[in-house]
Amino acid sequence: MTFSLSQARGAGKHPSLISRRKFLGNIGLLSAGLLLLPGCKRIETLAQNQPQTYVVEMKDLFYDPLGLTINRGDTVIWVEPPELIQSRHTATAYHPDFDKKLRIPEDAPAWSSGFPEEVGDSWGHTFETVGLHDYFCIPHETDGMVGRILVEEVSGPGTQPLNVGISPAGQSIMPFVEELQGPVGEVFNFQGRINAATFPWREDERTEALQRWETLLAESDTYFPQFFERLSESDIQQVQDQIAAFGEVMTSTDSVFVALDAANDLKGFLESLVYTV
Ligand SMILES: [Cu+2]
Repeated sequence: MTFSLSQARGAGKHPSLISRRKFLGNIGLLSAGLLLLPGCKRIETLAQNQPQTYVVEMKDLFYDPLGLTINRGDTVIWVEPPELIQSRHTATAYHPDFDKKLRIPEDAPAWSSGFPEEVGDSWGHTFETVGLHDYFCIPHETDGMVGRILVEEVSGPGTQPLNVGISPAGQSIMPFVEELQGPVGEVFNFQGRINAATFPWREDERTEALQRWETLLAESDTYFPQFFERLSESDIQQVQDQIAAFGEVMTSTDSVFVALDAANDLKGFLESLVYTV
């Protein structure tokens, strides 16, 4: 199934793509470059059955990216940005074990990061059960700090309407299934992969970060053409310029903060294309 931009922006079945954007803007998060990136080619074709790792950053009251489409066996790592002063976020499945209605597959384990002990701590989970996995931050669910992992198939209790067990703010934030599939879905993956590329830098492993970025760039030859189909030549040029600019910052700066800012700029730019194409 593919999901075109016109559907995403249409006022019909899923009007809240835009309202969610407004909501996020209203709470001052938009400049952080969250939400959608443009569609790229399906990651599975790249993955060649190799398990992938994606990184979701737990920022101030939102996950970046909000949603990910992954394959069974892939791992998602949640990490708090180093600039957070206090560790206070969790990634926790909607599950009765955590006093929520079930919104992950019935046969999946109840998963939760628990609270990190220190800023910068990370926690990973390998997803072995196909279906939708909806999750939230324990102290911030009512503020709309929710996210969604789609493992291969749209199935399970997560397919219930969003108002089943999710707070009103969370309902306005949660990505729709349609956003997680097809080209736009790859937006989320690309976001997670940019995060994964910069992740080692937090541990002062700049060389590893640069290697991951180069790998991502090499793969982009495979997954960009499909996305580029939908873009004008000037947009394509801008995408390439932005990627080159990010690459330059990655290779020239010694500061992880500068690198993360540049990553946010890139993600924010790609997000803006989704809404302006
Ligand atoms: Cu939180």
